[in-house]
Amino acid sequence: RSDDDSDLDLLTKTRPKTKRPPRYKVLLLNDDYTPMEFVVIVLERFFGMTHAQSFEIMLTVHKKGVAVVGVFSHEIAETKVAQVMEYAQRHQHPLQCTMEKED
Ligand code: TYC
Repeated sequence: RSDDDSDLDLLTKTRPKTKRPPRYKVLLLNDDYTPMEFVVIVLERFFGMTHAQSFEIMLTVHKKGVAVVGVFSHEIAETKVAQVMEYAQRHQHPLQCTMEKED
């Protein structure tokens, strides 16, 4: 194998793939009972959004049924989902938060 061939590998599909870790979308789902202000607080508290950003995303979920509220590594996404679900249950709201692998 010549040096030129290994140079070519770096530019073609024979290049050894360095796999980036998959990212996960965290989704917030609409329901008929969770108060709007509670959802805004959740987005501020667990996703570091400003009040204005939180209000905007909350309205998107309310109108469209679902929205992506962040994209994270598997571990961070799992933690966010667990935090939101625990907080919602503690306050007896049926708010649902899930995650799915990014395409
Ligand atoms: N639909 C709820 C209401 O009218 C508000 C809401 C928004 C609930 C977003 C959940 O993820 C949600 N009170």
